[in-house]
Parts: sequence; structure tokens; C-alpha cells
Amino acid sequence: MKFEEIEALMRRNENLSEQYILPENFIVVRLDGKGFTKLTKEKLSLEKPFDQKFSQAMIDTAKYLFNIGFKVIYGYTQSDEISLLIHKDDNTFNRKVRKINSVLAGEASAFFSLRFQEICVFDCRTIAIPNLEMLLDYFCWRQEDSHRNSLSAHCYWTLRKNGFTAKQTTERIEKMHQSDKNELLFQYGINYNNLPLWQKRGIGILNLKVEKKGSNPMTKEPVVYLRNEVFVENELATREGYRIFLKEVFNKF
Ligand SMILES: Nc1nc2c(ncn2[C@@H]2O[C@H](COP(=O)(O)OP(=O)(O)OP(=O)(O)O)[C@@H](O)[C@H]2O)c(=O)[nH]1
Ligand SMILES: [Mg+2]
Repeated sequence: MKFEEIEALMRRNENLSEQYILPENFIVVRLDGKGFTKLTKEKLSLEKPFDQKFSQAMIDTAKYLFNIGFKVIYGYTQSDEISLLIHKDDNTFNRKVRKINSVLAGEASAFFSLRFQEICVFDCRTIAIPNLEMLLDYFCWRQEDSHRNSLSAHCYWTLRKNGFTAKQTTERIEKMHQSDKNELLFQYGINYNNLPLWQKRGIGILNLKVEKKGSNPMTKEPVVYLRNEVFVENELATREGYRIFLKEVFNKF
């Protein structure tokens, strides 16, 4: 086979296996740390179950991803995951799923690894979301997951710190209902309601237009201009309150 023919066949095969996010769909991406249960235990010296340094690295990674070329509207991070909402009109990489996933996973992994001076890897999935209601459902779902994870993680480490083995602890927690988990913490003197909000509700990251004052370089006259700035919200509302908050954020775009 001639080189030109081989190339044409290869390109055809590559192009035919390409997937795209269809027009008019919102693009949501979710990055998740690969094998972070092991990594956080064995390589990064972290506080358990939650570590401020780790959470800050997740926030900073999410903020970094706001500035790599995509039109990111909102970010949400909890545990070892980051979700980003990308504007419906964003046409980066022609909305090719393969490119979006690989570039975001690469950027996040590189940034986070530099922070800890350790190889840390994120995977990335891209989800097409066709309407606003589903978008709100998506972020509320991730927040509910945060709440469940956080309750389980507090129970897990409370038992581990009180002499139970990993096997005993996992078996005990697996069978428990939410209310029993609250009760277990209470028995060990922990009131779940009093734990920091960021550990239970996750953290929101917003891209807002803010007014800035400057001066016209030619005339030196004062001018007011708009600039996008990334803000961190670490006291998110929950459930219906979170939905209302998200709606307000998304409606600005
Ligand atoms: N010590 C500590 N660990 C954390 C913190 N946040 C997240 N983790 C760990 O990150 C893990 C995330 O879990 P998963 O994403 O479900 O599991 P994983 O091991 O990363 O596996 P895959 O995602 O399937 O590759 C949890 O099990 C925690 O152990 C933190 O603030 N402190
Ligand atoms: Mg993970």
C-alpha cells in the first residue's frame, strides 16, 4: 500500500471514531483523582479524613482550569473530584470529547503533581447536558455525594482512630444507614452538624465579571472596565438553596 493510501485510511479511521458534544448542549466535565485512596494514605502526608492542604490544592487546580482556554462558568470540588461547567457555545477543539478529556486530565494532573512534588493522576469524563434543569440536578447530585462521602469518611476514620482494623471498619460502615452514622459519631463525641461546611458540602468556584478602575493610557482619564475574576465559595447552601444559587450563577451567562 502506498503511503498516501495508508495515511488516508488512518485519518478516516481516526475521524470516524471521533465523538463530539452536540451543539446547544452544556458541557460538563468531571475530573477524578486516580487511586487517591492509596495515594493520600501512602504518598501524601495528609490529615484524615479531611485535609485543608489537599482541599486547597483541589481548589487551586480547579481555578487553574478556568484559565486554560475553555469558557468555564462554574466549578465544584469535593473529595478528589472537580466538576466544571463549560459554556454551551464553547467551541474549543470543535467539541471533540477525546481532546477535551485528554487535555483537561493532562493539565489537572500536571498542576496537582507540581503542588505535591509527586505523580498524581486525574481521569476526566465529558458529559453532554441538554437543559438547565438537568444541569441543576447534576450539581445537586454531586453535592449529595459529597455529603454522603463526608459522613462515611468521618465514621471510617473515627473507628480507625479508636482501634478498629480497616476490615472491621469497612464491614461495619457498609451496613449502616445515614442516621446510624450520625449516631455513631455522636457516641464518639462528634456532632456532625458542627463539622466545617467545606467538608460536607464541597466548594463552589465562580467566574464573575467585576468592575475595575483604571486610566486611559492615551488621555490618562479614569475609566471603568469589566474583568472576569474567579471566586471561591466555601459556604454553599444545600438542596433547594443550592439550586437557587446555581440558577442565579448560570443565568448570568
Ligand atoms: N486523607 C485525605 N484523603 C482524602 C481527602 N480527600 C479525598 N481523599 C481520599 O480520596 C479518595 C477518593 O476516593 P475515590 O475517588 O472514590 O477512589 P480512588 O481511590 O481515587 O479510586 P478511583 O477514583 O476509582 O481511581 C478517598 O477515598 C479519600 O481517601 C482528604 O482531604 N484527606
Ligand atoms: Mg478518585
